Amino acid sequence: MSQNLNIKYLVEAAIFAALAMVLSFIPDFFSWFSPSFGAIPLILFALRRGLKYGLLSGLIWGLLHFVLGKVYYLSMSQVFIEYLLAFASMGLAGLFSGRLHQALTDQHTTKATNIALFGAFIATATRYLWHFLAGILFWGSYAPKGVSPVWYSFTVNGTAGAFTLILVAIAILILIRTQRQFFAPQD
Ligand code: 218
Repeated sequence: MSQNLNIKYLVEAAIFAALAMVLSFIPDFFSWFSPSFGAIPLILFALRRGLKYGLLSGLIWGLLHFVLGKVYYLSMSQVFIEYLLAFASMGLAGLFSGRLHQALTDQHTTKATNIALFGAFIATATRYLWHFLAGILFWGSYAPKGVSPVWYSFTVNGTAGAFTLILVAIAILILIRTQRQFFAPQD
């Protein structure tokens, strides 16, 4: 890859991380049950540019929480899991970018849609698996009386993860019909 293309992809990774961070400022009306709006640009970008740049963009998004004072700190290991591992995991959608590009090039729109949705599912499920784990290990004391930490974390993070996946799926369905070249860039 040429030096210029690498720089272009790095700049895109930073721009999409910044977009994700801006959307993270939408107020969370349903507390920890709220969806992550920033997952939309991040997963779309990972599907566009692949695993390496997707993971980088997710990591930048996570790190921006520190710069902007948006980290909920309980302990070092909790912050490492929830703001580095969890956010970087969003880039896993990039595992499917090659197959997505190919399906779009072959004009297989239904196949392309399924690949993109599956990538979004893997990325969102992995991220919320980290939050689920952190919820059991660190957030158990926030569970209502009589609710076990495991069940509490499952309901909270399962709901947030499902809402997030629905938002991302809607964005994918719209973009693949209206701007398919976004997912199959020429350079
Ligand atoms: C049960 C429970 N409550 C809160 C958290 C913390 N959490 C959940 C989802 C997303 C994020 C990242 C910031 O948006 C955080 C810190 C949890 N894991 N489990």
